[in-house]
Amino acid sequence: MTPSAQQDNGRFHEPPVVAEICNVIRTNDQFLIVGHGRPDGDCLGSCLGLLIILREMGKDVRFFTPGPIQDFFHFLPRISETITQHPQIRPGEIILYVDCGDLERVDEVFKPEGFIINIDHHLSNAYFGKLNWVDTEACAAGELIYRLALALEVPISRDAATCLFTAIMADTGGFRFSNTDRVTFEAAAALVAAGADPAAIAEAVFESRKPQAVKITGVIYQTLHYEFGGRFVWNELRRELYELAGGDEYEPEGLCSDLRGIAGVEIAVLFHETPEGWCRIGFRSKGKVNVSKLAQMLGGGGHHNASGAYIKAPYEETRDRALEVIRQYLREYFETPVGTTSL
Ligand SMILES: [Mn+2]
Repeated sequence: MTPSAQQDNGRFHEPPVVAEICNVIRTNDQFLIVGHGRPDGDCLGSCLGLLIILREMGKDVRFFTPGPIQDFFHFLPRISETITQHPQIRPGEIILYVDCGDLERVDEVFKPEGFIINIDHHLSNAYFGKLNWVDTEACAAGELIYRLALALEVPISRDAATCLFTAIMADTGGFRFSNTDRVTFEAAAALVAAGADPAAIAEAVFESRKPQAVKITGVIYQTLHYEFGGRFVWNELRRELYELAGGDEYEPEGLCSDLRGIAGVEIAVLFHETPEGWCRIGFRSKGKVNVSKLAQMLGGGGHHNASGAYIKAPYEETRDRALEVIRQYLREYFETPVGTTSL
């Protein structure tokens, strides 16, 4: 648990930047919330939760992500108001990036001028804002928005609670990942008290797989590549596989995380061939294997146990280069003498 999240009599001792962010929120009227491309449950839940909280304070708020937004997220309150086209910044509008490690995580084109606030929990955060609240111990951006609401001393409505609970549930893999701690459950309990329905949200997020996505999953599971005695597993989603199932919209959600769940596997990597023929990589690890570092070596970023990279270069040679980087890293990592790590 982060020192900034230490609680005393139900209050968090937040870093000074949180009071500055509260002050900017209280003294301004127009806000644009920005979430990253290919938004996940934490991105959408934290951004929409913040939108609802600010609306309830009487603010004029918009939410932009370039998308695409997976169908199963349409249960989220206010999701229909999401803007997916580049918005014009209004004079005096405050720009709130949430769950974005860097500006490029949104897309390559959107680089707004203005007062930027950066609220995030990625290890690789680039501190690109005028105000930066980066708490890498927070399990989800949704936890930070919950704590922001406490700092603002505003009530959390049922709709906001639904969004923030979804964010936390998604980024902790249903309260299972190593980022899950006491604060996670305290936030979750408070959000349930505010009206979030855990079973309904879990069903919407984890039990809404499309048959086409399951078909892709089946092929991936049957053709896994194991290396380092089963400690490293990888596979790839080539264009043919997407086309077999009907296109990119059926990308299996959480597949890379599920590969990490194989006994003996410490690192799972999933390569995707994009429609342009480029390479997107998902990394998941158990324990001490630092996939944030690996992703950064390949131009991406993320968390200690979950990260990604998007490399705009021809797929096959990029995959091969990435595999060499990963193997070299694992050779060094796995050969570290016992006693210097807790393996
Ligand atoms: Mn997140």
